[in-house]
Amino acid sequence: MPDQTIAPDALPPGIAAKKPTGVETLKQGSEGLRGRLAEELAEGGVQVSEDAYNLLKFHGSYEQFDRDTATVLKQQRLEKDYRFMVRVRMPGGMLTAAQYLGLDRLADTHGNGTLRITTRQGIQFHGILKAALKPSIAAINDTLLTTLSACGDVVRNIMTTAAPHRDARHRRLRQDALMLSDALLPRSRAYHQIFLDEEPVAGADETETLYGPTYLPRKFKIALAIPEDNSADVLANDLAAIALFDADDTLLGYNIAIGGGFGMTHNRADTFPRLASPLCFVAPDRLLPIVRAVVRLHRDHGDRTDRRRARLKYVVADRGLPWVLDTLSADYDGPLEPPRPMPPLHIPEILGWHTQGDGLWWLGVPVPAGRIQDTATVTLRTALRELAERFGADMVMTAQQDVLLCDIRPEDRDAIDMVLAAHGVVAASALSTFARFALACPALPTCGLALAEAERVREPIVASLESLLRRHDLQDRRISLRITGCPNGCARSYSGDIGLVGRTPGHYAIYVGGDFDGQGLSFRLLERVPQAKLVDAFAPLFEAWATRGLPDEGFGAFCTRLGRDALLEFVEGEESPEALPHRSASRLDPAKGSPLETSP
Ligand code: SRM
Ligand code: SF4
Repeated sequence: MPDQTIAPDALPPGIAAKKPTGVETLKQGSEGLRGRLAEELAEGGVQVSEDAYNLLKFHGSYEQFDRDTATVLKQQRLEKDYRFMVRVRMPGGMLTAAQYLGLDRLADTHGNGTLRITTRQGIQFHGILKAALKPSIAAINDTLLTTLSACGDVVRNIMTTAAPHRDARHRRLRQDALMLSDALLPRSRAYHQIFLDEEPVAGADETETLYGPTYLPRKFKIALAIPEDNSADVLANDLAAIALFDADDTLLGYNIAIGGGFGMTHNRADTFPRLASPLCFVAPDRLLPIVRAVVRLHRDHGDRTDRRRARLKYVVADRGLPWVLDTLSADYDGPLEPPRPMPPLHIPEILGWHTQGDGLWWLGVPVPAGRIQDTATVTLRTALRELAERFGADMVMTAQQDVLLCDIRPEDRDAIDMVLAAHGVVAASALSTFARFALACPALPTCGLALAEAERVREPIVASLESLLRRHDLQDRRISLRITGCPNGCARSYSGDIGLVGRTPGHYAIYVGGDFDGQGLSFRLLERVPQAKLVDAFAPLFEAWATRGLPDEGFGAFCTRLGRDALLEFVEGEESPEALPHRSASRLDPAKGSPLETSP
């Protein structure tokens, strides 16, 4: 099938008659994502139109406003403080020291003085004014990085294992992540012309051979991993590729799983988090062809009438895997071999000092909620700048929102530790496992969708739950916490051991039952718990885990084994009435994704 064909049965049965969303019409008429963006950026003012807002995403930026000041400004009849978030696309989270230093400078010249490591190994700037948007994006390109396709209805930043082991396996993953990233970029030159002043070339072929004129119905996410390192949390992606090697480190091929994704809307039962389902095994040279075929499947069958249900996961859930396999077989050029058995996925410890295998070392530095900044007590941003300048340390951003400093000579280790200590940076070894693996999305004040705080309450929530765990000496068991300000799941709140999901200001739904290694989906235990009562909810749960958990049983697995009703028996005795769960809350639904088949 040629790449550009839009299949006539693009919509699942029952919704074929609905109209495509306005974003679809916008994309279609945008002349390759141009619209009036260039004119609007030149016009001055602090805001952009709705059309420009939607097109800007494809170029890596979101218009936001400072939600902290919005109410006061409104009372004073003043305009909101509009700012832009800019996201850097950097496959596998890799940056040279020079690139990092370029981004660090930009945080001061145009940003809010911080760099924010994202859960997809990217870096975001917040607080950019409209007038500074074009120079900021140009400055990022000056470092040979891009923001193109960091957001929007296209394939997003490609993730892979962060650990900079200098062996054949990790080298291959990095190469394939870079190869996919390049191959899946849109062909429109709009970005280069709008932000980098590239002159249009007469007759240039900008045909979107993969995406077509309306691009994808929604974002599309890809991550690569090996079973022994799932730090990229592959099953949360639209497409997961898990590399299988033989004993000699020769790549046998990839197990492909599709249809993962976490966004959901409270009170809309037809939206739900889902783990990717095993699809097939492909030989090494068939990775790009299968990825393209799955992207086309999304392009042609995703629901373009409802953006909340437009992700590939709903195609897979609604139509079922047999239909998916049939449809793909008609498009993909070659046989679809069943997925091969593989060991269970595992998330290793990558913070602290590790040997790379080439005589050099890497140091994983914890970055709370991924926010690289200087505070009154910890000058992490200054420390990282100094390390990049003095030691030329290349960096890798991790899906756990931390940074790895790479290629360190053994003789430099002490000096590096001293720099970090002098800046008050807490070493990974001084943190509990629980604190090391706690994630939080940005939420307030920048995210327009936040219903509650996340990044700004991470520290007190981690401290209070950690002290509960300490009562039972559980703080160093492998247990993960993920906090998000709304149900979209940006910090992957539905696959760790514990998810706290913003419900209303100061209130969180509690999810449990996922697992540390990203192979399980959690279920909602409590619907709306005030932040101050989280401790009351978790105290009996941790006590039950300590006293009734099986040897080496993770907290998520323990919760899944006992089930929601039994867990509620522990909690309810301690609950305040306002924290009582809605009994109708959903359980884990097997239709919503299952872990990959694994062999022991
Ligand atoms: Fe996300 C929307 C931040 C990873 C699911 N996400 C947003 C926006 C852009 C809010 C908006 O649409 O206005 C957030 C910007 C906040 C801010 O102030 O910066 C935002 N998402 C983030 C980041 C920065 C969170 C973080 O703590 O690092 C992550 C950026 C990753 C990157 O570099 O590309 C981020 N977002 C994720 C993930 C995790 C992942 O991909 O591994 C998910 C869950 C997986 C998935 O895609 O389903 C995720 N973000 C969403 C959704 C739900 C989409 C859906 O299918 O319904 C939205 C809402 C939307 O797109 O409409 C969203
Ligand atoms: Fe915003 Fe919600 Fe994503 Fe948090 S989870 S960054 S609140 S969209």
